[in-house]
Amino acid sequence: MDISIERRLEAAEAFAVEGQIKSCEVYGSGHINNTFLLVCQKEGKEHSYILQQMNHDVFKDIEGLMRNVKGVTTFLRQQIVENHGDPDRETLNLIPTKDGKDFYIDSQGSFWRVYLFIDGATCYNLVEKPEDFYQSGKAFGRFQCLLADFPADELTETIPDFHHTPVRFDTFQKAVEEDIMGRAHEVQQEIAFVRERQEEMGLALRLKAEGRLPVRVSHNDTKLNNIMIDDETGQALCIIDLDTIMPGFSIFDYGDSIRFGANTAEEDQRDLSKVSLSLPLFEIYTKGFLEGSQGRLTETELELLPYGAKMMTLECGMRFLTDYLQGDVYFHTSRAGHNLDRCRTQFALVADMERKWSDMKEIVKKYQG
Ligand code: ADP
Ligand code: GN1
Ligand code: MG
Repeated sequence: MDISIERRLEAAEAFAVEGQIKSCEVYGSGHINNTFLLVCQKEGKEHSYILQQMNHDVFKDIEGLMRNVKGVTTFLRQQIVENHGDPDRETLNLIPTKDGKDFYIDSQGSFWRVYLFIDGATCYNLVEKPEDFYQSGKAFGRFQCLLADFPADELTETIPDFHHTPVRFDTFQKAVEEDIMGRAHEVQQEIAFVRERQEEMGLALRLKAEGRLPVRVSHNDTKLNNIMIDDETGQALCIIDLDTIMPGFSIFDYGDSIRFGANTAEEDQRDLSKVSLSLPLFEIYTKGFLEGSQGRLTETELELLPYGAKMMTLECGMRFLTDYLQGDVYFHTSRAGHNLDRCRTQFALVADMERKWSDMKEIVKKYQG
């Protein structure tokens, strides 16, 4: 990420933060936005914030996106207060600009926002303690229950067809055909891996069309590093990265968490012998997610949980591969071949899920109640 300190400061100074700006450094490991830790000081006391330059290439309608974030965080804040929780730590809190807006457009037309920094909590890229993963399952399950009463028709679809896997497949096919970087010949095996599984990609949408799979307000990007775990209590504290809250499927929220957190390796691990689906982690997340969902999932949803995990992993691998073919223009990368490495870990994980399919089904059955 290459955003000069002058541009960061121009943005930071537009917001109603407490005190004088002390520093503004690159922060976190998100693949989409440009994130900075903004530290300010007032009367000897430090105040920290997250400053983000939002990705306007990915999110075409920033105004709609920010309306979603404002609406959802206001709604969650109210519920947290009613439950006697801490609304400054258990949900994201937008800091307004000095003229009372939720985002700032800088002199070069970039969009910025500021959140309160959530202290004393961590986002993990790999499960260190299984208990954390259980907690995150419970929190994501509960999150969907909390949002059940959020008026879905007020939400902007921030990325159309975000988890429409067949549309993602068409985009992938087009990228292979166009092959603008001349990379397709290197990845014939990966291309074949996707094509062999095309048939399975439309199942969720078919069931939705038949009225058998409910559409719910969902998070849509439920990886482990989009949830903060409290350092002291070990409980899931706050679900972050609310840019993709849209109507979607519960099985995909469940599935994306499994894709990232039940993998024995990090998402971009090069040594594929380290990549596998951990059944103990799969089990503990399933237990948490079903507890958090409080019996609200239908039988079809329960039955499709393993499918959700496989589809999110396949779709994500296909998206990394598409981006590799298109010249690494969507996901942030920090080395040559980064998207291809990520694609390969996803496909290795899909293959392992296929090997462990009957175990995955058994585990879901065990917690179905
Ligand atoms: P991206 O869309 O690029 O993934 P995120 O909104 O997930 O951006 O933010 C990137 C990272 O910044 C997160 O993984 C987390 O580590 C950190 N982060 C984001 N918001 C906060 C916050 N309010 N408090 C503390 N850390 C945060
Ligand atoms: C992106 O924004 P971030 O890093 O939390 C992506 C997800 C992918 C994920 C893969 C808006 O998530 O869909 O699953 O990378 N977000 C968007 O790690 O495309
Ligand atoms: Mg994120």
